[in-house]
Amino acid sequence: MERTWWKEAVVYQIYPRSFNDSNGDGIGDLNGITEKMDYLKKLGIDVIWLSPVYESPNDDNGYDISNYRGIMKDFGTMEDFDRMLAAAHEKGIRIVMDLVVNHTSDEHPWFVESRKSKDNPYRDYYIWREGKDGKEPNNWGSCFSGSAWEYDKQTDMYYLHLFSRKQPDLNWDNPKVRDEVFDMMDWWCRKEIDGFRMDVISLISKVPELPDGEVGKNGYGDYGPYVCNGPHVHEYLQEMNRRVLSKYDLLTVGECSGVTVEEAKKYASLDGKELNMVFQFEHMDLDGGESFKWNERKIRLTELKQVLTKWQLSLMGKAWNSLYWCNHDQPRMLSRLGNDSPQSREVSAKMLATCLHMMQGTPYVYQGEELGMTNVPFRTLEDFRDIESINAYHELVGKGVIDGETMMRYLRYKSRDNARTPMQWNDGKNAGFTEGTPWIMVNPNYKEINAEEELTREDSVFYYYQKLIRLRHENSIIVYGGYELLLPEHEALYVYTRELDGEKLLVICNFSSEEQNMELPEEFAGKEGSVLISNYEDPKLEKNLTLRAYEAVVFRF
Ligand code: TEU
Ligand code: CA
Repeated sequence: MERTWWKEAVVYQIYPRSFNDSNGDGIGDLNGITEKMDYLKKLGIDVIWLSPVYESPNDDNGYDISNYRGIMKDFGTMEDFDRMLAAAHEKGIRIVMDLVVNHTSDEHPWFVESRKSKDNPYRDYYIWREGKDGKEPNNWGSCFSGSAWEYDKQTDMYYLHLFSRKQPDLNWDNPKVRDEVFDMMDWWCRKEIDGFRMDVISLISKVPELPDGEVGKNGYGDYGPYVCNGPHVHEYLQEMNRRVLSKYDLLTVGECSGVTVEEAKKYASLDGKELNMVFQFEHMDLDGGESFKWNERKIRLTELKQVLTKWQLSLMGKAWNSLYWCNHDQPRMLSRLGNDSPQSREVSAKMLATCLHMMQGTPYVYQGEELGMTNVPFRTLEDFRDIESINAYHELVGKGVIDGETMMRYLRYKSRDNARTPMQWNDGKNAGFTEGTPWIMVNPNYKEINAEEELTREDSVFYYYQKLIRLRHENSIIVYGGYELLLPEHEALYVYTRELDGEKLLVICNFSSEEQNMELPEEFAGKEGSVLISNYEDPKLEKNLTLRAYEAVVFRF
């Protein structure tokens, strides 16, 4: 397999609003990121993926863009951006920009024009349809509740918005839209940014008939089958690749909801015609249910192993994986799949990290994950800021699908805001995030969980991540080795091997709080092995292995 820097890199995601506030307005900003560049360098990451920093009315925290070539005032200026980029580059850290081009803000000049009249030159930049018998053109529900269609009086037609009504979908079938997007991307590349994380890029090509979808518990039809991996998506990405991506040395990752391994082999094929890699959602959807993500189900380890193993094996030698437990759209994995109680938090955070970082693919660390940050004890609905959470509460409780108290528990467990509370820098005021009033509450556990404390202590989660990142840089077996799952039926242990040029790693992770026994696999019996990393002090390589609560150990043979 061809060796490239983005296969060997570890990416760190920054959600700028919640990272570090430099001017006391309660909102994280670009200068705040620049201030923390040494911290990131210390962690050892290679790349920063920056969630959107473009001009935006902030209906969806920057994922609704009104100017692709300007910086959001809350975050600073273009000069601040340039300084941050230079500071990163000086330290050998690359910057990957979020690219949100399935939709714009409704305040983007293109949409302002588009809605003016049916013959406006920008009309076909978006997806307009006539109503059907005085109702929406079809039954699709928006990802953020309500219909996916908004009626616009001015021309007596509806526009499509898969997300909020302030996020109208662009019409990628219009070549002018593609020209505009590619020009804009090229403009950022000429500023020497290092790649793109492409927001819901799997949704850009819709089945033209826009047929009704299967109706779910919220009363709306599912658009999934008609927009995920749609008819022209690969064509458009190949065009993007020819016209922009191939001219630069970039990391490209497509956020691909609804992607299957078969589709991923096209998006992220090693032949380099489209993107480097995709974010798949199958492991995140394992605790979904009738009312979508809103429930308290736990992910079953056997199912998790089956899904992740399928991705590891199917893409091997054909396409490239991304690896993630956390991002700004997901609750903290430590509270979801690990154990965030005081006695188990650190050991289980390290176990989860080991399990992910020893796999093949490019790992992503989400801000605070490297500290073992947890879900948040939100008190009432007023504590939430996320449009998805707030709308879902009103829709599901309003329609009587879920009662209010239960929905609050679901929000506490699954809301995206769990990932969006301020980064916990120290045990001072507002966790050191801001001198002012933070835009969203600080997790009260910042007195115990914060960067300053962890940096003083060798056995912290921070230094464990640092070591995992270093090991990946030093051992090509972790990047390029083959993968094999052992004990697929085991309910508590995730065991797999990696192999390259006659060397082998045996990765064992105990996902439970109970001791687990396991016989050393035959092939390793009597062999000389050493410990590459472990979250306990003295793991022993024996014929009969005992794994303590949340123990993770990697043996090298
Ligand atoms: O998320 C897209 C996505 O797939 C959502 O369905 C996601 O799973 C959702 O947040 C469910 O909880 C991207 C961005 O990452 C997200 O922050 C944006 O809100 C969304 O697109 C719209 O731009
Ligand atoms: Ca600020």
